[in-house]
Amino acid sequence: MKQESKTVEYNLTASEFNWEIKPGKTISAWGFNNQVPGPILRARKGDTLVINLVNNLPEPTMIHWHGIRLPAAMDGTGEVQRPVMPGESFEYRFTVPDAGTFWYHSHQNETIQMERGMYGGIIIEEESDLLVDDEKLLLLDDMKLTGDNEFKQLGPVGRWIERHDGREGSTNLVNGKEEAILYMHAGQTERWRIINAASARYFTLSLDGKPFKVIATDGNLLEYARIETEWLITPGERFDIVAGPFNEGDQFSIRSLPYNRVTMLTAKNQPYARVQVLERKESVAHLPEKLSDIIALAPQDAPVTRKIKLSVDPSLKHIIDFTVNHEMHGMDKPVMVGELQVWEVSNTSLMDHPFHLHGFFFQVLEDNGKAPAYKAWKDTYNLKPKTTIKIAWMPDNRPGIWMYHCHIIEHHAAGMMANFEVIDPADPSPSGKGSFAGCHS
Ligand SMILES: [Cu+2]
Repeated sequence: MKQESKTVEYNLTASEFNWEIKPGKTISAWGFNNQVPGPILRARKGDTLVINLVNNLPEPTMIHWHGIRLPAAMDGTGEVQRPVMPGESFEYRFTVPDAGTFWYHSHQNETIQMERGMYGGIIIEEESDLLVDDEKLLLLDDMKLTGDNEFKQLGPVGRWIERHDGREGSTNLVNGKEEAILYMHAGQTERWRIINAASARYFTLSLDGKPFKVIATDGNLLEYARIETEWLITPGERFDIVAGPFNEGDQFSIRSLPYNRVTMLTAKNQPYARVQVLERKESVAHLPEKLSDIIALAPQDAPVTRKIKLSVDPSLKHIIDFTVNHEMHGMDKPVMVGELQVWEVSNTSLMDHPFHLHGFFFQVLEDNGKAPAYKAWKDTYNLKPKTTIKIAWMPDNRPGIWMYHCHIIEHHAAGMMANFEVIDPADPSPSGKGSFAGCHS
């Protein structure tokens, strides 16, 4: 029986608080509702989410709802809303049209606010033939702390290096906890919704070599599950996997295998959490052979409508600049509602960058001239050095100012981003700054 859509309300209060990441190790975190990560927001496909944000931080903030196809005015960027000042509140209100795994995070002074813990998961559910025995949401992060468990502050050279490499730390967190232990029952199968909330850390998932099934990318089910033993999850990406069944007494790590994204940092094998398998329980899990239908938006040879270059350019002021089409924090050309977009996105630099498009899902038609191995909907996709991808996406009727950027937060802050407008030809009045929607109080 189909359930009626409803309105689901949450209050999120942003503040500074003490957070114990493991016994004896407490940090002064910034986050939502005194927890890292913030509370999981749950709704059903078609529901309206209403989130009342109260800002009790000493500085302005706002929230971006990563992956959700919401109206531009609710996207939580500086182009569509005034930052929520200390002591103010703001109501976000939008319908959630897609089921899947999404997340929310600060989109203001992110190199500080996200690093300190301002993120959380969103689960949108729907009726499905896919049955699992249990579910886990795993938000991955790393923090760079001093021996006194304070967020490490850097001098000018350190800051310059961090702007280049992105900030990586050695305190590895799963759901805000270091050295976490997770439990599941033998014989059972679980859906793990995995979100990489780190500023810059590339996470190559390994369960100590145990195979798992990848079933969803950036919140959208694949057509067919893929059996894997390692899987790269770059900042901003989400992958849902099916884990198990395992044997009673099994113990294994959730770890990240080394990935060289070509920076000054050394790629390492890093444990994040342990899994302990408890006594056997009956399973009701059922994974259909076909999970979804993904209809191709465009053929592989579709003509390119726009070229975008992600570059690291020489700079008099900073030695190097992080740019889009050789511009920092630029404004790209508009797109029209209903006109298929085929974008060629090139990474001309010698390091990796995860490309994120706000508010719309795209399909990768080509990665360095080759069709991808499987069809998928994505909103974040990693570009290795000197590679070019071709993506297709459709601007549906949600006019306003949108954004794309590198999801290494330090590169985004340094300028590797651009805004662009989606224009409704029936109402081509300019939108953007000066026409902020929503209500401050
Ligand atoms: Cu980047």
